[in-house]
Amino acid sequence: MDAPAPTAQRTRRHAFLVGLALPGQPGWQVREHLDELAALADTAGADVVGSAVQARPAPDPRLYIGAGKAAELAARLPGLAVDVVLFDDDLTGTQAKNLEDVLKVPVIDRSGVILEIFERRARSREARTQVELARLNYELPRLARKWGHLSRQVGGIGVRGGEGETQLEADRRVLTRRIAKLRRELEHIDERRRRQRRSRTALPVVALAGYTNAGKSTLFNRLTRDGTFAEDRLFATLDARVRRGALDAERWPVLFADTVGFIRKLPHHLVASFRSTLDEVVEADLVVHVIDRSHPRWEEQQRVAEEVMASLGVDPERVLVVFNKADRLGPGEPRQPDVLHVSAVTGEGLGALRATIGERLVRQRAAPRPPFEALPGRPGFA
Ligand SMILES: Nc1nc2c(ncn2[C@@H]2O[C@H](COP(=O)(O)OP(=O)(O)OP(=O)(O)O)[C@@H](O)[C@H]2O)c(=O)[nH]1
Ligand SMILES: [Mg+2]
Repeated sequence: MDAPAPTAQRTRRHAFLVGLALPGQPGWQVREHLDELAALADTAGADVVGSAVQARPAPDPRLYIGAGKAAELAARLPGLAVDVVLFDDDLTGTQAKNLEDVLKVPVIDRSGVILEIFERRARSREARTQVELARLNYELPRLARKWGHLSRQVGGIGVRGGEGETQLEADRRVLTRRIAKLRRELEHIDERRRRQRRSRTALPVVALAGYTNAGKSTLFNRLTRDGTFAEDRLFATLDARVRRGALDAERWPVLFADTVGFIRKLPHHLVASFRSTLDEVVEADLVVHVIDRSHPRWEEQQRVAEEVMASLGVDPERVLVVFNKADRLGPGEPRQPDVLHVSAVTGEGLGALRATIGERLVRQRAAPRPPFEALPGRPGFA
């Protein structure tokens, strides 16, 4: 086999994945989480060249993995031309610093990878502000590590530890000030969004929410005939998008909102920063929880999405669960009779979905059905 190309000749980084198997955690689950980390790495622009799992009673406070395992990895990484090592759980600043010392390559934890993806994806000013805020909140407790590197580099020319402290304090002040500024900016954006929501026509809002890659944007396109960006990548959508659609041939108009996807171990800074985007879900009259029923771990994804929605304060009574990607289910696979099965790709089940949304809205009295004549005959509403 050819030797791997050196970093300078590659456009994508080589990533090596590391996960822990804690007591009571089945092997398949650790694998599955690493598979998801691999998908995240791919989306963040890295090719996975290898992975390792270590069984431990608990993460090591100094190195996350054991010292022996770390030494073994350090010996293995150069042969794979690894540029970065990704850890499936969040690392403390100390763990990350110690790991970088041993492994001699940058180390990024799961939150860091998700942040990188969000940074690549953020387009609107709102999304960019939200991501930057999340990044700074993420970096703040890790500043000591950065300065640690710097002080080691310049240590040989007589910089004393005391000056390092001063620099650290100064960096912290700069970050804290910037965080405060971004928070104020987001408050303004928030206020504008709230005004927009208030000034919208009194149409009911149906938000599509769920695990990343479940098919929310594809379904949104189907329901609104819009060309929203849908892609087989994690976190294709970062901005909540709101567009008119109709519930039946008689043109019962509603607003559909497409939202950012959820993922397990979603960094809480990100959730907090995306609060104004996620408010679209919280304030919707109805939340359609889109589940990729063809995914081998759909039940876990459903649970994660439910947990995130609960933490946002979404009322479970206002949630309609929908199994998407029904076209991928084998003919022999049993279907749950009480759950709507749809396919955003083939269009299967969409009529039933529209009808059910309408029934739920009426039942919740969010949308007393307007007389047909009163509705504007807008084109493209069928
Ligand atoms: N086979 C099949 N594929 C689907 C279906 N719905 C969506 N997909 C595919 O699933 C992938 C993800 O779809 P998106 O609509 O981008 O998913 P999303 O939930 O918006 O994802 P994020 O914005 O990343 O959270 C795309 O490749 C879609 O073509 C479906 O019903 N059947
Ligand atoms: Mg999307």
